[in-house]
Order: sequence, then structure tokens, then C-alpha cells
Amino acid sequence: MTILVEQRAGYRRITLSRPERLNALNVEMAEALLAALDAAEADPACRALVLTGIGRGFCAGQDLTEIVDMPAAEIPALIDRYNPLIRRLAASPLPVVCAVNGVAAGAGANLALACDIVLAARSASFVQAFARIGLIPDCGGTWLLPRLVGRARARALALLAEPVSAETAADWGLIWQAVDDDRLLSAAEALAARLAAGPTVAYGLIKRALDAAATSDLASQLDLERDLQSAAAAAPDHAEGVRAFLAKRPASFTGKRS
Ligand code: LHQ
Repeated sequence: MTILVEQRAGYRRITLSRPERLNALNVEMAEALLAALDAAEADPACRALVLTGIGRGFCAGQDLTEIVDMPAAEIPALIDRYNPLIRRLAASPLPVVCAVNGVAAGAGANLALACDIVLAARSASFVQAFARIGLIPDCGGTWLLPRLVGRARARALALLAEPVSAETAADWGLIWQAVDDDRLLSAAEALAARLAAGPTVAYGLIKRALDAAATSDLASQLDLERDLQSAAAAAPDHAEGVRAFLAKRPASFTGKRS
């Protein structure tokens, strides 16, 4: 078993579980993660996710023991097994909180960065390790890095392949927050519980709008916002949020579509 899935009240916690290899990624793990996303999204009681790793690492990227003699011609087929996971994480209607418990290297770093809100333990680090082994950042790295931290830092991160501490990652905007190691899981779970009690339909639409913004102009984005706003307003959580505001009471969101 490469991952563990635990049901919590309103959300699920998914834990990468190959600690002897710092949770290095392989096809079995990517497919297990995809299946876990499918199952979570099919369960109306699941309204958020936490992704974390077991042991002292979050994920060391591709398991290098599994590609050591792989001909270059087979690499695209391997990457095609990972790309659906990155696309699905970004497009999931559920908010995904990543709790980076230790080093996140190569594809492991970009797996974390594909999540919606990334927290990292102060002792954790992020390393675009690819160039160390003569490769380029994949799993969305070349797309995400310049958008997250700008051209100068993206280039240095990818070319120098040096680790960046959790604190620096937070200062640069690569991640949301660095937290004390012993608070990481509780902080991530508190965020997931809060998101799980939120307006789930609106959250999914917010993700769609932000993703679309990366490749659209202002005029198209305004049109998209208009259409998605109408979808958000049609969900009962919108009316509940407005009623709760006017009655000066906390909103009680259900996450229901209609
Ligand atoms: C590992 C790994 C690992 C296997 C640590 N594999 N065993 C590329 C190509 C094609 C298709 C698909 O995708 C990709 C994407 C990629 O992700 S390419 C980049 C792959 N990842 C890396 O190059 C990172 C390799 N690992 C490291 O640089 C270091 O291990 C880091 C910086 C992550 C952690 O360093 P340390 O804390 O010093 O730990 P360590 O190096 O001692 O590792 C602990 C164990 O884990 C060790 O095994 P051992 O039996 O000696 O205890 C490592 O061999 C094993 N391990 N990463 N990716």
C-alpha cells in the first residue's frame, strides 16, 4: 500500500506511505492517489482533503530505483501516468490542503505545489532536484514556479536545484505558511475542517476561475466570473451566507449544489 486514506469529520486525510524511500513517487502511488481523489469527490460527506507524508520526508519525487535503466523513449509514457494526477489536483472541486512534513524534492515538490493551500513544517524544504540528475522540472514545475515566485527565483530554483527552507518558501510566496513541526498536522487539519464547513460549491468555482486566469485575458475572465458567479449564487450556501450576515449569526453551509 503506497498511501493511507483516513476519513475525518467532513474531510479525508491522504498520507503518502513509502517512508523507506522518503515517499518517492511511482506509478502505483500516482494511481492510488487518483483513485483516492475519485472516491473523495464521489462522497458528498467529503468536502476537503489533506495531503501529507509519513516519516521524515514528504515526497522525494520519482523513485529513481525504478527508472535507473529506463530508455529515454519510455519516459513520456511514465510522465503520462503522473500528469493526470497534477491536472486532477488542480481541477478537483474540493479544496486540498498540503501538509509538507519534510523534504519535498523533484516531482514531490511539484505535487505539493499543485495543492490549493500548502503548509510546511519549519524543518521541511523544497528542492527542484531535477537538474541534479540532468532533467527538467516536470509535474507542472515549469508552469507553476514562475507564476508563484516570478522569473528570477523560478530560474534560480530550477537551474541551481538547491533546497529552499519552508520559511523562505513562505516568504517568497511559493507556499502559504511555515508552521512549527509539532503543529503542522493540527494546523492542516484545522484548515481542512474549516474548509469542510464552508461553501463547497463556491470553493470549486473559485479554483476554476483562478486556474482559468492563468491563460486568459481580462475580458474573457470577466465573462467567466459572471458565469461562475451565477453558478455560485444558485447553490443554497449563497442564500444562507447572506441571511446569516443580515441576522448577525454564523452561516451554516451545507455544500449542497441545489
Ligand atoms: C530515494 C529517493 C528517490 C529512490 C531518496 N528514489 N530512493 C523524472 C523522470 C522521469 C519520469 C518521471 O518523473 C520524474 C520526476 C522526478 O521527480 S525526477 C527527480 C527525482 N528525485 C530526486 O532526484 C531526488 C533524490 N533524492 C534526494 O536528492 C535526496 O534523497 C533528498 C534531497 C530528497 C533527501 O536527502 P537526505 O535527507 O539526505 O536523504 P537520503 O538521500 O539519505 O535519502 C534517504 C533514503 O531515501 C535513501 O535510501 P537509503 O537506503 O540509503 O536509506 C535514498 O536512496 C532514498 N531516496 N530519494 N527519489
